[in-house]
Order: sequence, then C-alpha cells, then structure tokens
Amino acid sequence: MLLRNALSRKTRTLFITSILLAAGSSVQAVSYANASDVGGASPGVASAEQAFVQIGASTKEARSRLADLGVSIESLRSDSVWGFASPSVLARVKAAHFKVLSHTPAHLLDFPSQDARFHNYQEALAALQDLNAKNPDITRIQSIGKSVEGRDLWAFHINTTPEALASGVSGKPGAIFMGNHHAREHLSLEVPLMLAEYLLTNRKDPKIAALLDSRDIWVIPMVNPDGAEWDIASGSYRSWRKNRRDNGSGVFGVDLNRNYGFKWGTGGSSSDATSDVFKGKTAFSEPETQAVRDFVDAHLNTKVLLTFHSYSELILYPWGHKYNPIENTRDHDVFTKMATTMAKWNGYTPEQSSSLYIASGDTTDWAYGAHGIFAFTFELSPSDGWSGGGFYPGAKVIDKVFQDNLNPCLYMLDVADDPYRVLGTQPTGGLHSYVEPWVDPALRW
Ligand code: 0X9
Ligand code: ZN
Repeated sequence: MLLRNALSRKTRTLFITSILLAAGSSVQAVSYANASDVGGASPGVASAEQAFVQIGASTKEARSRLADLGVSIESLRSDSVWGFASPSVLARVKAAHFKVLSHTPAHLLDFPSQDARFHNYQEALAALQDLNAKNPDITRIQSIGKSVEGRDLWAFHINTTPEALASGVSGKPGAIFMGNHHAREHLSLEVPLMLAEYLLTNRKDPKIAALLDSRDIWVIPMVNPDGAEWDIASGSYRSWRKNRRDNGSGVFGVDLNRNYGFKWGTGGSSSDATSDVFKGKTAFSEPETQAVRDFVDAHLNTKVLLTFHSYSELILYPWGHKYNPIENTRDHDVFTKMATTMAKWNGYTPEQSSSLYIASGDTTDWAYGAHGIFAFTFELSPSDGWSGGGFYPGAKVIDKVFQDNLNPCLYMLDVADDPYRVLGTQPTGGLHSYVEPWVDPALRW
C-alpha cells in the first residue's frame, strides 16, 4: 500500500500519544523550568500554539519541501506526512498550496502513563554516578560543556587504561553513543544509558572484557537536558523537541539536529524561530552542539558514532543534506554494510537519511563530513505512532528496545578498530565472529 520509502520502512503513521505525564510518576519538575510557560510560545496564546498536522505529500521531494518550510516531520505514509507546525509555518505551507488534511492543537494530544522508569536529568546523572561508583577503575564522568540553561552535559567514559581515563584522551579506537538531542525522545536516553550499564555489569564476560580493553567508549546520553526537562517539567508532556534557547518574543528553541556545521542551512531546516526545525542563527550557535563538536574535535580517535533518536525503527546514515550518496564509494559501502548488518539484529530499516527527507545540520552529516566518522542515527521504536505511542511509548518498551539494539551497539564497538574490515567476506580476526556476509540473528555476544 505504501510507496517504497514510506512503506518498506515505516508506516510512521504516527500518533503522539501523549502529553500528560502519568500521575504518580517519579519524574520531577526542576527548578530551572517555568512551569507556567507552555510550549515555548506565549503562554495561553492559542494562535502561537504548535499544531500536530497531517499534510498531503507523496514524494520525498514534497516532504523535503515541507521540511524546508519548517515542518518537523514525525511520521509519514505514501500520501501524506504528520508533523508539528507553528502558525507561521502552517501559513507558509498553505501558501505553497499543500493540503492540510488534519490539524490538532498540540495541547489536545493524548497521554501515556507509567513512565516513572524514564530518567530525568538528575536521575540520569545519578545512574551514571552509580555505575561510576561500582566501576571506579574503568569509568569516569566528565562534563563536556553546559546547556543554554547551564546544565552540565555529562559524558560517561569507559576505558581500561588508567592514564586515558584520567586524561580523557586515549589512543584506542573510539566509539561515541549519544542520546536525547530531541527533548521528547526520552527513549533515546534510556538505550545508551542501558548500554553503559550492560557493558559494566558484564565486564567479566570475556567478549565484553575484550571490547572494554581495546576500545575508548563514550556515552553522552542527554545532549539536550534543558529540552528534556522542559518536556516533563509541568507534569504534562509538552511534545517539545528543541533546546531552550530564548529566541526572543516568547519563542524558544533551536533544533539541535539542524544546528551542526556541515552544510548547515542547506535544506530541510528553517530560519523561523517558531519552527520545530529552527536551525539557529548560525551553525553551531548552541552550546549543546558546540560541546559535541568540541568533544569530537578533541577525540580524533573516534571511529564510529551512534546517535539515538525516536521513532520509526530506522538505521540512517549520511548524507542527509542531499539525495546523492556519499561520494567515496568505499565509505558508502561500509555504511551500507554496517547498516544492513545491524538491521539484521534490530529489524530496523537501513537507508540513507535523505530518503526520509532532506535535513541539513544533523549530527551524522557533520561527524562524517568533518571527520570521516562512521556515524549513524537510529530511530528507535515504535515503528508506528498510532498504535505504538510515538514519542511516548511507555516504560514497558524500554527493555525490548534495548535488547533489540544491544548487538548493533556491540557490533559498532567491535568494528571501531577498522570499520573498513566489514567489507571483507572472510572472518576478520576481530573480537567477534559476526562473520560477514551472513549474520546469525541468534548470535549472542
Ligand atoms: O529529523 C530529524 O532530526 C531526525 N528524525 S526525528 O524524528 N528524531 O526528529 C532524523 C534525521 C535524519 N537526518 C536527515 N534526514 N538528514
Ligand atoms: Zn530526533
């Protein structure tokens, strides 16, 4: 029923289930947030409110045009997309003769429950501190910068060489796992956090020990703490995406995944500050993206990077700012081989990110474009927003989503020493027997 791109991958027929945080959730409001403000626009001013809209669009070109106009596309099928649009974005969409098929003010969206297990900022830090306390010999917590509102951006370092741990600099091949660029994508924090926990809990397992001994591992689970806290601070989910940059006139937020400085602003992002895909005033205008940039620039041993987002069950690789594939065919082959291999474990759809829609300024285009890092975006579960809960699938999915993505993460770690070796068809002598070209789905690491 659906076109290739829209179909084979996802029916991302979204629905944003929730906005309201479950009563009794342990997620706490924080002092930073002004709970009387709603959605980053003028409180209570209906005309400034974001809306969740369905817009007719049946090609990737039409979707890219909508992204250009400032729509934050969250879900798509063959004939239309769903996404968020501010009033001014919506006006431009209509002026461009797109059909708006449905329109739901953001505050009317439904809500999930039982989300206490998700980590807020303090809880995420506490979880890292706990892991650090249990594994002080091979872990360290480091701030890589501060958010717009002054929160530390925490990085969790795992390295078995004491000098590397102390200095934060290692000669071992590096892997970075990141989460929560987008505020409402809370599951994208849980998975890297659980990965750190898994690696340390199983540190005596010979296979894991071999990985830990030979890799420089960084987990940066919450790149956008202000936005994530804002999303939950009132006790009701706000479906907030951006950071909390004050753009003036009661308008807040820059889309951090449009703010990286590689081909910044060349499509699929907006200069309208009210847009959910506002690219910021300049490339790397935001302290959060600056922190990631500076961190990666200072860790040139980084070979692979995985940034978690949600949702749709996709494995995305550059380019995202244009439809053309990566020019370096060998690199392109590595990306596609890694993506298809990882997809055999998690069942996600591997594809170039611009097949979804063109978007410039994202993490992976920059990491690969600036540093040649094999950088992937995972769009976690659910595949479908209507039945799956969209950004708010509930805590019940956390364990399965982590398990689905464990082997892909271990594979990323494994191949980090030399990602080009995935092109070989023979056993590589790597740490594991994921022997290409087949992958045994039952393989346990
Ligand atoms: O639009 C995004 O930033 C990502 N999707 S999300 O629903 N998590 O917001 C996808 C980015 C993929 N990259 C490009 N299409 N360039
Ligand atoms: Zn995202």
